[in-house]
Amino acid sequence: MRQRRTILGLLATAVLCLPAVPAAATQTGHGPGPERELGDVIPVPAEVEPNSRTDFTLGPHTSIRTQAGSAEAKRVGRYLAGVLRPATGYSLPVVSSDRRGSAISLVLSKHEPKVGDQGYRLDVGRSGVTIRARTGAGLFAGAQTLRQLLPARIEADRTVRRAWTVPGGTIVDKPRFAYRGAMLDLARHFHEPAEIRSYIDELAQYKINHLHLHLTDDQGWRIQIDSWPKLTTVGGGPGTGVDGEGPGFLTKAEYADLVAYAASRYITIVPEIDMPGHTNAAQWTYAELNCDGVAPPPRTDIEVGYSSLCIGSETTYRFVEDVIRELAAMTPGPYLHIGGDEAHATTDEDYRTFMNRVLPLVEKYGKQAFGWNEVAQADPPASVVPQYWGTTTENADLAEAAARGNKVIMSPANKSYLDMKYDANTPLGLQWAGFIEVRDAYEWDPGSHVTGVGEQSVLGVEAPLWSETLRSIDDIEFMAFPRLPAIAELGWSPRASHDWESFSQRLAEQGPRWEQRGVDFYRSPQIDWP
Ligand code: TNX
Repeated sequence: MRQRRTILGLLATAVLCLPAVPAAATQTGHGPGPERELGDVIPVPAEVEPNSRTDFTLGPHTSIRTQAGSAEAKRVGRYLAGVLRPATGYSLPVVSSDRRGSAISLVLSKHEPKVGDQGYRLDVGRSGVTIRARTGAGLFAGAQTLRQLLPARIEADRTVRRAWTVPGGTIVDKPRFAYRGAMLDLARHFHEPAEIRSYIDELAQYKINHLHLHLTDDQGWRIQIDSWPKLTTVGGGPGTGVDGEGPGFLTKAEYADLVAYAASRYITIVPEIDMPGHTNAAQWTYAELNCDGVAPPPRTDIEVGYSSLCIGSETTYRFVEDVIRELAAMTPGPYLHIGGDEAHATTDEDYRTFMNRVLPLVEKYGKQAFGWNEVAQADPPASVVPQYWGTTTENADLAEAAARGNKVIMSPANKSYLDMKYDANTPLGLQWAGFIEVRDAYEWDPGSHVTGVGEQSVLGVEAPLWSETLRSIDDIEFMAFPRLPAIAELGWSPRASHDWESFSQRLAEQGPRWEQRGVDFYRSPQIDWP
């Protein structure tokens, strides 16, 4: 994309012997040209056809037009107005009409070709922008593209005149993988609903469509379960979390609000209850969940692999079924994650016994089970989705599961773990999977990363963020940005578009946007920030 600007700039300089000027400052008969080029978006769109003769400039009379009778299009229209009004200062009324004149039009059509059920077509002509899609999710994705095509807002300097110009042409776009996820760990440190909402808003801009919440672990239990009420009052109470500094939990009402907020951004919540290991919070809260009937002490350190539910006890399965039933009832999304990682205190035989009893419970309550990749050792039915978190490119159990027909989620720890340090100087994070600079996060292929697990077996990608060392939303943002957009692009954009030079230039342009929104980020030396 950038190439075009450079070549044109060189030509102009050579032919007209004029000094090259930045695109934004170029005066034409129609005022300042667009600051952005049509493909300058993360994730990079599948097909881009620029047309420099049809740039469109938003003005005080621009409206957002949605089809009469389409509640879904209106919903996206209101969202778009909500983000564009404060930036542009224009009123951008959301109207359902086909009046003529300057407009951003949102059109739902079941027959829109080439966009699938998550994609969109965006046309920029002289009198307006039209986004077409088959679904609300597609319109919403198109709206995110439009946001990034507009210039970054410069609030601090009112003397800089913004021309809210969108570059002309057509984008036809749809995702490579259906599932693009991020994960937050609420167990090691609880993050407040307001912080989670703010992260959701950021995720949505990069077309992430799932948020996995790691709700329970050795250090704390973070979701209300009515049939076992002490899980939250004790297991999530004062003194819980790493160093005892991360107490808190979501009530069912708060969880429902988060589910609805995420849904308004076309993001599905995937809740996780980790078992049969990572269960110390439940086991210190309820002594009957231990084989010897004795509650262990609470743990606030970051060791892993020491806890296990009692595999031979019926109380365990009553507990697990109660939790799955209540969690499934409050989760409209199709997936429920049962963890299953690092069960080092459970024998292999017990692990299989446990999974063979628990996986059908997930199905009994109408959900599809996700599990960390260890779940593949239990030869699960093809409906179960193992989530790969290993650091190597070989995993026989995963490859066998893929051969049996299981779809997998790719989140290799040495590429996509947002809690790994960027380098030795990063003040936050861990380093057991190595340092991950932004280029490391970008340079891998989810469709061929693990031998024997090909493109067709990959449901999608996920960027987990574990919170052993994190406290605040600033901490979350500092670890997520700029690596999260790298994972988002791997999940959305066609493999053929993969190109570090292009990505790093587009990423640089996100910097001023994060600054203006007050989003903390790591100024990676690999990026030429403006
Ligand atoms: C490994 S990844 C874990 C988590 C830790 C994480 C820290 C996985 C499935 N288990 O319990 O929080 O490393 O990076």
